[in-house]
Amino acid sequence: DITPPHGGTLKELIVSPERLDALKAEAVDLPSWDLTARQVCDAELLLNGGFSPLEGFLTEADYTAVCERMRLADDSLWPIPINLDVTEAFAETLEPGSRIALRHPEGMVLAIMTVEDLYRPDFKKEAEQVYGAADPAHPEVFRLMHQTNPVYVGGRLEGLELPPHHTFKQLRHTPRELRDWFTKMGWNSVVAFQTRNPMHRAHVELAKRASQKGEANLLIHPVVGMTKPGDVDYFVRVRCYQEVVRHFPEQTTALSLLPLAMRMGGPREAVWHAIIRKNYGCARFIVGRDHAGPGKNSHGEDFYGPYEAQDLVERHQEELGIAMQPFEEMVYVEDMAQYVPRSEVPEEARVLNISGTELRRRLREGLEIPEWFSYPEVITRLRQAFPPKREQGFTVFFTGLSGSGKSTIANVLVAKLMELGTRPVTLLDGDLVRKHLSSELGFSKEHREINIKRIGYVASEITKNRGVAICAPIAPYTSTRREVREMISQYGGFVEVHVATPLEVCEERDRKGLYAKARAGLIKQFTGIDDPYQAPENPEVVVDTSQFTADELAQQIILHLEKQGFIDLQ
Ligand code: PPS
Repeated sequence: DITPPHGGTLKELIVSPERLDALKAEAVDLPSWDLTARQVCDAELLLNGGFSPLEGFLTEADYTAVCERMRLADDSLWPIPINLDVTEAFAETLEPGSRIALRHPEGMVLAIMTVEDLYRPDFKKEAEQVYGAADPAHPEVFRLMHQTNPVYVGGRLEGLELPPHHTFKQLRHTPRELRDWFTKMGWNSVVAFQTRNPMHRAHVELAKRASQKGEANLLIHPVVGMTKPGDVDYFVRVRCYQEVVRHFPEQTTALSLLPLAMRMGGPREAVWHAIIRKNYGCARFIVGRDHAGPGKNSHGEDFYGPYEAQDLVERHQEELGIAMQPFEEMVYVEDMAQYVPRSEVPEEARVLNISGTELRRRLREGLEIPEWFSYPEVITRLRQAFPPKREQGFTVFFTGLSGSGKSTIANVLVAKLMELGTRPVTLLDGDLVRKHLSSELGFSKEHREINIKRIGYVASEITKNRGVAICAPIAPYTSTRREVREMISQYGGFVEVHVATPLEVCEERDRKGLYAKARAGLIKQFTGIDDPYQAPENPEVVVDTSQFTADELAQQIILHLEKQGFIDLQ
């Protein structure tokens, strides 16, 4: 028979059709909470039974027990707190017994919650107890400390509908649907493989061996809810999984997507993952090296030992009721032309490996990725998502005083890039932006910041879509420029050009007559006169128009772009 859910019953919280009409009518007048992306993920697994035996967000008694001893108040094993965090203002409208409509960002009510209690968690303590340290280098601890609302609301849910999904519908299943599928296929024993990364040959070998060893069918069960910040996004990953699944025997392998919000909680997370897979009907669960590891802490050390997750699952094996399939790292042995577990590598044999970072580098540089590492179809998918630099978008961000020559150089640069003709180019000149995007803004610090962030946002969209944005505002504040840099560099290149023409030269030129007016007090808050300009600390390029012509300087920037690999002049 299929493995029973954690606690014995699958706690599906969607109400019967008869109750649904009453709840829909009630929801109209209830206080309404808009769920965050993370809360939507948690709500989905609560409603579909993936979090059985939970029937709602944790009350204080359950929360405290989970943090302290990895158990609910009734002693059943549950390692990760599942909370609805709300603002003080919203909490003030509630009391025990209140009912709340929990809304999806698209507007529909997913569930009605009956408030049992409201409490203010100690985030530091939660971080220490659950994740081992209150270190913000841990992504979940960072989230707790900086992005979590101060009040937790505990209470049961009555579900109206599951969150809608618009992508890969054919690969999404509730625990009930997977259980029914396994029954139909006669798959009593299924081993689940958890992943948040694209799968390459090593993962395929590992999963195949694990299923053979356990004499089980295989469920490839990747997380597509929320994973570690910076991970390959799930659209790309799922296209890779679809390619990879063809390399498994069709009779014994299934692929299904799990809408979980991961916490990167290492050992506790491994126990949680096992419970969830049990609820989805699996009998076995693969736990590898550094399962759900968050990377390095702020002292540069690993948060958890490489096999700590396996140890913790092992210790709770009996109670869990899902068998752990421990697995070592698989490595490629060149002389054998095959993957083997690390401990089985013959002495002095040459082992090959490509880390995630190295893979990214090769994609970015357009370098070869060998066949022994991955499948050509997977690499093609990854190359589509991570084009080499010469196909990525980039932003050239000029900053400097009024009249320093930003616009003049920017115009020459635009012309040169247009002549090259490899990408669409957009000029976001200071004056242009103030006319079309920021006409209501003045020159206070606050307004200048808004102005620059708007430019940054537009440039980041252009960069994301593989075009070129040339920006030329004064942008006098270091912190705003840093924000813009962060916004853009996640999508492509960012080249900051400081047009460092000295103030005296700008003032002497005074093309628009603004310096004279500023000196006369007719214009207030004029940059360089009675308003600050914070010079960039580490710009990619520095130019000075009192020494060179705009043509020469634009050419200098072109050469920098070529050196960086963004353009190809050959
Ligand atoms: S900022 O600080 O980045 O938002 O400024 P920006 O959008 O680039 O706008 C600068 C242009 O506005 C004109 N101008 C002023 N500049 C600075 N300070 C004050 N108070 C001011 N008032 C008007 C000026 O022409 C700037 O144009 P450029 O092309 O830089 O000379």
